[in-house]
Amino acid sequence: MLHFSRLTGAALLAAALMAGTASAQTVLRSSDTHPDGYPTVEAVKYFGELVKERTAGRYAVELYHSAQLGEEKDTIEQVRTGVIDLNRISMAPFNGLIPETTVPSLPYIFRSEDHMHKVMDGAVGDQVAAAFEQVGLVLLAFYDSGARSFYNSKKPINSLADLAGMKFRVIQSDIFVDMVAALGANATPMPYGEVYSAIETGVIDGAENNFPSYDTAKHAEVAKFYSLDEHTMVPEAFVMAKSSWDKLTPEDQAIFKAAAKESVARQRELWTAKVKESRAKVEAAGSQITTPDKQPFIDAMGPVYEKHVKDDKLKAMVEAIKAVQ
Ligand code: GTR
Repeated sequence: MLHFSRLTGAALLAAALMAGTASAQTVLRSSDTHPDGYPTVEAVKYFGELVKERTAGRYAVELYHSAQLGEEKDTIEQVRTGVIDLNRISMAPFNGLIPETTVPSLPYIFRSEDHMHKVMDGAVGDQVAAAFEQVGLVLLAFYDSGARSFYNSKKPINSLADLAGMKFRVIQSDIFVDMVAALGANATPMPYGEVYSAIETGVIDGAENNFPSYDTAKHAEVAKFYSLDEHTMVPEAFVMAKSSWDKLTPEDQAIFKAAAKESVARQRELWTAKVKESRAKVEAAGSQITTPDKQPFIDAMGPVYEKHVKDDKLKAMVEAIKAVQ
């Protein structure tokens, strides 16, 4: 008995392992800014279940939703340095780091959701995915984020002229700042978690996002006027730290890739349902939706393309996207 009590926990575990009665599990931490139940959160959970099942429990995913690990920009650093293993994050905050991510983030680059899917599932998507390696990340999946539109606390936006001089929070990307300027309004980049109170206190007039974010972040409570101008369709990125990825055997890497691919189909289904649900919910709660003519918005984007699509590589990507039918 005396001898047994001297064994440390680690020694007990080692003994159990040798006896084959327990197996070690690597727990991978994953971040998401959205609350539990959001389509991206549920898709990563699904990915985790598949990985756990297919590795016989050697790997598990622990999901930290609701920005528990920090705002998106901070979590980029955490996953690049391997402090966290996984991260689900919009592609836009990567724009300053990975030039290839700027192209799918450009305003009105996609003609429709279907066009966006074809592009991200095809050669351009592969090119963007490969570029993540430059910054120590492995792109596991692109998820849907629908279209982003402006909303505000002041007035309905029926035309481009109505945006003049208004102040909007944007995601932390220069493309977004320049896009808002090209539309005649003012942009303030700030973390997602600060938007609600910034609108409530009048620091900004509004922000821009898809229906599920507008709804679940409760921005609809403080900004009732939503205008369906659908200026961007930035895909979401689900990434893994290269340092964590390199620890996997090639067989496990294949399991992770396949699970990520399957989670995309799941996320797209959940996404379509959530857009409908959120739109109905905010409308029932009094949000007023207007549909301005998009053409003047599209026509105003020239300077954004001129500034952000400079080199031949990015120009070729834009052309390749346009050519996808
Ligand atoms: C959402 C996106 C989040 C976050 C947020 C934002 O649509 O899913 O990852 O980027 O927008 O505006 O900060």
